[in-house]
Amino acid sequence: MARKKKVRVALRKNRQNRTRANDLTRDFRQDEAGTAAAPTSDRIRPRGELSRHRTIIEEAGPDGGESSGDSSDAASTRAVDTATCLRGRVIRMHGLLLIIRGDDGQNYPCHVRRLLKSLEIEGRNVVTVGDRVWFRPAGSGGAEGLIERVESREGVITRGYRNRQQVLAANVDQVLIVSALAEPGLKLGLVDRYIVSAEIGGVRPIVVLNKADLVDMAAFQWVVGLYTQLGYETVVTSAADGRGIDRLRELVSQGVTALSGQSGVGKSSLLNVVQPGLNLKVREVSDWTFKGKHTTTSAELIELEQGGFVVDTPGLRQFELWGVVPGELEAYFIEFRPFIPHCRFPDCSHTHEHSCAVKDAVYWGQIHPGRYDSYRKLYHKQPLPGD
Ligand SMILES: Nc1nc2c(ncn2[C@@H]2O[C@H](COP(=O)(O)OP(=O)(O)OP(=O)(O)O)[C@@H](O)[C@H]2O)c(=O)[nH]1
Ligand SMILES: [Mg+2]
Ligand SMILES: [Zn+2]
Repeated sequence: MARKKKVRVALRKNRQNRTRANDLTRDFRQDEAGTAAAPTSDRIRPRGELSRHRTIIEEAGPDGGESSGDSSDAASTRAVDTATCLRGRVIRMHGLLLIIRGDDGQNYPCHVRRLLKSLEIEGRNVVTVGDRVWFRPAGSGGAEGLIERVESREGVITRGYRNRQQVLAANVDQVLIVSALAEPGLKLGLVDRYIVSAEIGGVRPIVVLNKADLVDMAAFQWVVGLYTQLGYETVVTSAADGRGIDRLRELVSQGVTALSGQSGVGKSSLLNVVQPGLNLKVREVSDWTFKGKHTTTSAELIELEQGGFVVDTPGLRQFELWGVVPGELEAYFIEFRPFIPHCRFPDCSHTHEHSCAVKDAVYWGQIHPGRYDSYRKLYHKQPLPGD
């Protein structure tokens, strides 16, 4: 449990009209794509109006529960006035404007505090979809609230993007790694990479093999066997004929579930069948060769009727593993683990060494050659099919 300490903080006289030169929000509403050009010098609230003080509760100490190891710590240890702030979860982002689902079930459009925003500009994802936040709701007449604090994260979905780590979704319990058995065809290297990414992010991977209506499943039964044996639940689905949908519905009815996978594999289609009426945008024609923009363009947390949240993330064309050095990769191939201590060299990379127990296990059929192949390609940072 977090230790609490009492601190005296300045109370802002913050019920006055804001003094911004322009209305950022209105601009963003009209031009969500234009956020990159947003003025960054504009101060959300004027300084110099601190007067009264009051006592608030702040989490303190190294055992304050900040275990995520990501850079949101600075934001998550911020003090919050619990008398005037509410708790909630980021469900959607429109540039700098975030939609928060308060614990009271209401939606609140909010901005990020300037201080938090500046951390973001330094290359950190201070606030993202799924984050649990404290926010100060808008006063009467005011349009937007203000996010005051971001809690530390548990499970994260990330991607490397323009040489930075981008956290697509936070506090995710499990991820449906969706592949299509046809159109565009199964790429096991990609499945393995998503599994590694889930293991790194602390999210339970579930393998979903979609578009089963387009193939003869007899040819793919070994794939189901492979991942099931590794301990990863594997579900064969079809958004077209409905198979596997009951199981998916059960899986997503608890906690937060992200969907990842290449563009066009049917993530949005599956969600639309899991909950009819969701009306997520789906590609009009089955044109899986289409290399243009993704149909789903930003992550969004969707609350399901039967409980649970899902995050329909955009298909990741530039998906790369982030923050894993080759030497650590072995830890995320769970079936390698029992063999690793038997390698001759303690720093064995399992790629070229003699007396490598992992390679022996591949030879003797205890490790699937396809999985070993994925390991080697990831180790050498070679492109995998589907890039
Ligand atoms: N035959 C068949 N077609 C499917 C199935 N699931 C999805 N599709 C089709 O595949 C195409 C792509 O589906 P989407 O749901 O848009 O794919 P997505 O994974 O959400 O793609 P992005 O949003 O771009 O990442 C659409 O034309 C769907 O109708 C399925 O189970 N069987
Ligand atoms: Mg989609
Ligand atoms: Zn080895």
